[in-house]
Amino acid sequence: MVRRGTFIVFEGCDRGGKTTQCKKLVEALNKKNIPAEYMNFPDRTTAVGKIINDYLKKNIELPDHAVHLLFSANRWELEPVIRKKLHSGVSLVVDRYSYSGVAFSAAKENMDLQWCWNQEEGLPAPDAVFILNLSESASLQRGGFGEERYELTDFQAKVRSNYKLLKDPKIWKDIDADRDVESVHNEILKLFEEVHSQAVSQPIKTLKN
Ligand code: NYM
Repeated sequence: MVRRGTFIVFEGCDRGGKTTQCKKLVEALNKKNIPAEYMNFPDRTTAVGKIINDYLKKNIELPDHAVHLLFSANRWELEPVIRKKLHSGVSLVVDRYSYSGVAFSAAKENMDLQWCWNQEEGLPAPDAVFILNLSESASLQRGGFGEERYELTDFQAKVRSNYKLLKDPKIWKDIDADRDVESVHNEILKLFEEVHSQAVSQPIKTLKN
């Protein structure tokens, strides 16, 4: 019987080093002959992802609820792929997922956190969420934000406090991202091994209300 892959999600505010750490983890796992692949949300290459990209680049305007549904639809578009890969024994290291969806959308005025979460219900649930916590001072030292929508200090502070509301202690692993890349990577690798040893023999769970 093929043991299923482990589903890991990386979350956190912008500039925390998520993409670097995701890619380093995939590389390290493949070196150890553990099949693993990188995925990221939003996936800007799909039909829905192209609209999201235009929105983030400020080429188009859309109502907040509609944008939230597009980010969610982007995950639903790839839901069959996620399940297929996990069932075939490939571990997935996913750069942002439903938690970003809710933390960012609910940081806007008049957006209800529960309504945002409802759209995620039924998606495959990760075995662990590695949240890279970057302090505001370390974030400032890493240079200014880019030009995309949401890349503003005040907005990111709201996102940071929304993440705290979404924290599920059973699967949530807080990681201090103020440290150097290698120290963070070593901790992540250790955490992955703990999660992987349990996850492969359990069914894939789904996100619930
Ligand atoms: N973002 C990401 C959302 O607002 N909702 C979502 O569901 C997801 C997955 O998109 N600032 C936001 C967070 C980021 C932005 O992500 C683009 P990235 O990882 O910078 O490409």
